[in-house]
Amino acid sequence: MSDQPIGGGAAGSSAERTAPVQDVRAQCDTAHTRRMTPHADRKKLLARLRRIEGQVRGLQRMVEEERYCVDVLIQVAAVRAALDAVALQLLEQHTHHCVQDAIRSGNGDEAIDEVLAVVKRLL
Ligand SMILES: [Cu+2]
Repeated sequence: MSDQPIGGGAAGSSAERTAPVQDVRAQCDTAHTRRMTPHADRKKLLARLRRIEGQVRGLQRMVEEERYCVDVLIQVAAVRAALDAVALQLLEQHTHHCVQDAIRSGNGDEAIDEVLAVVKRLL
């Protein structure tokens, strides 16, 4: 099941929303041969992801320490916002490079459909 294509068929079903990590890794690799655009600022993406990792560990600590529910929920919201920022950064880079390249080489419709399908999942 971790091998499902992105953007094909029933986009946005609850099963897809809980897709495994491998699915996320494959955002720009739907054909299993494509890779992230070399123009992506991977340093910045990785820095953000490491910070989020720390935030999630902080959440675990808060639960272990039985911190007040609303304080934990506020931290959950912060992690979600941080993940959204990662998604937006990658989406921007993907659109400027992968999608633009596809349009220039005559495959724009496919690339646009793919990016819109993933945007629907992000909403
Ligand atoms: Cu891309």
